[in-house]
Amino acid sequence: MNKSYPHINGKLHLTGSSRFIADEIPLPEMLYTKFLFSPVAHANIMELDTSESITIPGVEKVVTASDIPGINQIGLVIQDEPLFPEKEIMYMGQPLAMVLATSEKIAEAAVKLIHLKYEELPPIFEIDEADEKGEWYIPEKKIECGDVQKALSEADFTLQGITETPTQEHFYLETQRCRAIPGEDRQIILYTATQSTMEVQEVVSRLLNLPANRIIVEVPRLGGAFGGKERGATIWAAMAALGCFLTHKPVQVLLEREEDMRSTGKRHPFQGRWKVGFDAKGKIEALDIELLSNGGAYADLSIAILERAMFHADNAYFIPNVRIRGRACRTNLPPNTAFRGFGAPQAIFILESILDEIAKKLELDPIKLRQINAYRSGDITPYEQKVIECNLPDILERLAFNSNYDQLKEEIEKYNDEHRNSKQGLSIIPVKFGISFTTTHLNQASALLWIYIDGTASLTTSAVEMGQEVSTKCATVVSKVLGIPLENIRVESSNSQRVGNASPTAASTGTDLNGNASRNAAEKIRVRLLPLAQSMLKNQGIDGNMEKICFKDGTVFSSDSPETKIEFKDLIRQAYLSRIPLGANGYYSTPGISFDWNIGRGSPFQYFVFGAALAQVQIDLLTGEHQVLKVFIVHETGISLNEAIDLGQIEGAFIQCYGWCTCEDLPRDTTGHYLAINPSTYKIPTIRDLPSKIQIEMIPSGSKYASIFGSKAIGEPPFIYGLTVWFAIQNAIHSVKPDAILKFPATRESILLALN
Ligand code: MTE
Ligand code: QUE
Ligand code: MOS
Repeated sequence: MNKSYPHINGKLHLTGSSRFIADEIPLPEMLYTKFLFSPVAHANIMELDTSESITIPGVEKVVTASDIPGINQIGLVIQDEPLFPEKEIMYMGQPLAMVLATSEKIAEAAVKLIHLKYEELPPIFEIDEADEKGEWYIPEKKIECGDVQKALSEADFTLQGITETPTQEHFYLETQRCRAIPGEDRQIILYTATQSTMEVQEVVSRLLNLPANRIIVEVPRLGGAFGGKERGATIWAAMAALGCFLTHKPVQVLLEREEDMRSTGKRHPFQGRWKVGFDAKGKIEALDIELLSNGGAYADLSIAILERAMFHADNAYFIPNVRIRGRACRTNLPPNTAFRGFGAPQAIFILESILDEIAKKLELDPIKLRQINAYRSGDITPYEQKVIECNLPDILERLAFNSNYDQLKEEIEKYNDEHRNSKQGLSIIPVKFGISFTTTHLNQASALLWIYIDGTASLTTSAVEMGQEVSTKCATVVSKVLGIPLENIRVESSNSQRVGNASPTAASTGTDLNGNASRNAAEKIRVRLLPLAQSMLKNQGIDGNMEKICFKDGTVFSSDSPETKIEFKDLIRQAYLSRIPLGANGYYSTPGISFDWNIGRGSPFQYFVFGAALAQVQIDLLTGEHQVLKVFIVHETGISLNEAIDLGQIEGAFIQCYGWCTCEDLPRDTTGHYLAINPSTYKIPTIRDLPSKIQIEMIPSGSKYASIFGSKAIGEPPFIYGLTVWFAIQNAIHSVKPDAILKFPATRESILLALN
C-alpha cells in the first residue's frame, strides 16, 4: 500500500489506445440522430408536425412521444420526467423529437423541417419566485436540535443575511453519448456513457416495455463525468435505445458540445437564508438556516442533493442549537443534477460566508474563529451522528505550521501597506465531509473475479471508471489479497450482465464499496486455495499452519520459511485440475448506517473525511485580475491505496472548485437561454491558472473506521478547498473596502464591481 505506481489506464490513455463510446469505427447500417430542441423555456405544444422531415432521403424515422411502446417516463426518485413532453415543454433545450438518419448531416437537415407550434407559458427561473409559488418537488425537509429561537434571543450577537451560489457546467471532455445495438431475442445492447448501468437498464426497460434482462448496459470507461452522467446520461441512453427498438438498427446518439451545454442540467444554484447567534469570543451558539435550491424542470436528484446540502450546513463546526430547513424548487431550467460535492459545496460556501461575517463583526482572526468552533471527537452533529476520530484541531494547527501562518499574515499586511494598486488576501477553510450515499440502500456493491489458469485475473465491479482510477484501486485490493502482480489483473468494462443491480459510481464511494466487494471475491478464492497451497508446500517439506500462508508477488509461501515458494500460477493450474472453482462473486454493503427523515435523526455516514486549506491571493485593483500565490492543503486520506491517484484527485477537485468560484460565469438571458454554451465563452481554468505554489500534505490518521484497508474516500471532499480562493479574494478586497460585496464567481468584472 501507500505506493504511487502509475495507474493501470495511464499507458492506454497516453498511447491513445483506451477506448471510449462512439470512438470506434461506425457500425454497418448505423443510424445517426439529431434532436429538435425546444426554443422556449415553458410552453404548451399546439402542434408537432414531422410529415415533411420524414420525406428527406436518408431519413429512417422521426421519433416523438407517440412512438414510445412502454411508459413515457424516465424519472426515478420522483416520476415526473417524460422522455419527450407530450403537452408541456418545461425547459429551453428540452428534446421534443428525434430524427434517425443515415448521416448526421441528413438528420440535421430533417430537424429543420419539423414544424412546432406552441403557446408560451410564463417561465420561472429564480429560486425566490419558485419558492413563493410553492413550486417544490416535495414538502420542506427539516433537521433540528436544541432550541434555536431561545439561543438566538439570548446570544450576545446576532447577524442575518442571504447568501447565494451559482450554477456550474460539468464540462466533461466526453459529451453525452450512447450506441444502441439490437441483439437476439428482443435484446438491446447499450454502450452508454453513464455512471449508473442499473438506472439506465431500469428506465429503458420501463420505456420500451421490455424485461430488464433484455437490456444490456456496457460502459468501457467515461471521459469524465463529475456527476453529470449519473441521471444526466439516462435520457440520451433512452433515446438511443428507443431508436434501436423502433428501427432494429444500431443507433448512435452523440451530443455536440453546444447541444450538451445547452440542454443538460448543471450544478444546483442555492440560496441560504440565515440567522446566526454567537458570543464575544466568536463561539457560535445558534444557527437558523433555510437552504433553497434551484432544481430545474424535473426532480432528477434534487432531493438527495438537498439532503446532502443540509447534512453539510454545519461544515466542520459544532453548533449546539441548529435548525436547518430545506426546499428544492422547480423552475424552467434544464433539470439540475449531481455535480462533485452534491450540494455540500453550496452549503459550505454559505456557512463560511457566515463565519466571515462573524470574524468581521468581532475583528477576530479567521483561523482562531475556526479553531474555536471546530468539531472535536465526541461532538454530536445536528442530526445526532457522533463525530469520531476527528483531528480537525490538529489539522488546523498543522495547516498554520505548514503555511507559517503568523508570518504570512504579517507579510500580507506589509504588502498591502506598501502597494497602492494591488492587494493580497488570505483565507482558511476546514472541511468535514460525510462518506456514504445518504440514500442508504445505494450503499452496496458487487464484484465478479475470475482467475484464469495462467494465473492472470479478470475483475468486473459495479464501479464505472471515469478518470478517478477506481479500477486501479480495486485491482490493488485483489493484488493485495491474492498476491497477483497488478499488471496481471485486468479490470474490465462495467457491464450489467457481469455485475447486475449496480449502484451509481458516485458519492465518492466507488473504491469503498467496490474495493470491499473485490476484496470479498478475492478472499473467497483465497480461502478455497489455502488447503491446496498447504498440501503443495508440504510436498516441498514445509509443514506449515494454514494461517501462516502468504500470497505475495505472484508466489505462495509460509511466513515460517519464506524462501520456499510455489508459483501462484502453478497453484492455480493445480487448483483447476483439482476442480476448485476459480471464479467468485463478491458483495459488500456498508454497515451501521441509517437515517430517519421523519425525525431528522440518524447516522447517515460511515465516517467523515477531514481536512483544511489555506489560500493566499493577490488582486490588481485596476484590472480586477487575480493570482493565486500559495495554496496549502492538509488532507486526511487514511492509509492511501495509491498516493499519486489521491494527490491527483485533490489537485483536480481543488482546481474544479476554483473554476466554479472565479471564472466559470454562466449568465442566462431573460428567456432562459444559457449564454455561455461553448469554451470560447464559458471559461474553465487552464494550466496557466494554476497556483504559483501548492503544497498538499496527506495524513494517514483517522483510519480505524475507514473503509478498505484503512483508506478513505477521496473524490469529492477536496472540492471544498477551492472555495478558499474566493474568500481570499474577498479578504483582499476588504483590506481596501471593508463593506464591499463580492459576487460569486469572482470574475474580473465582479472584483472591479466590488471595488467601485
Ligand atoms: N475524477 C475524474 N478524473 N473524473 C471524474 O469524472 N468524478 C468525481 C470524482 N473524481 C470524477 C473524478 C466525482 S463527482 C465522484 S462522486 C467520484 O470521483 C466518483 O468516483 P469514486 O467514488 O470512485 O471516487
Ligand atoms: C450522495 C450521492 C447520491 C445520493 C446521495 C448522496 C447519488 C445518487 C443518489 C440517489 C438517490 C436516490 C435514488 C437514486 C440515487 O443519492 O449520487 O437512484 O433513487 O444518485 O448522499 O452522490
Ligand atoms: Mo459524484 S457528484 O457523486 O458523481
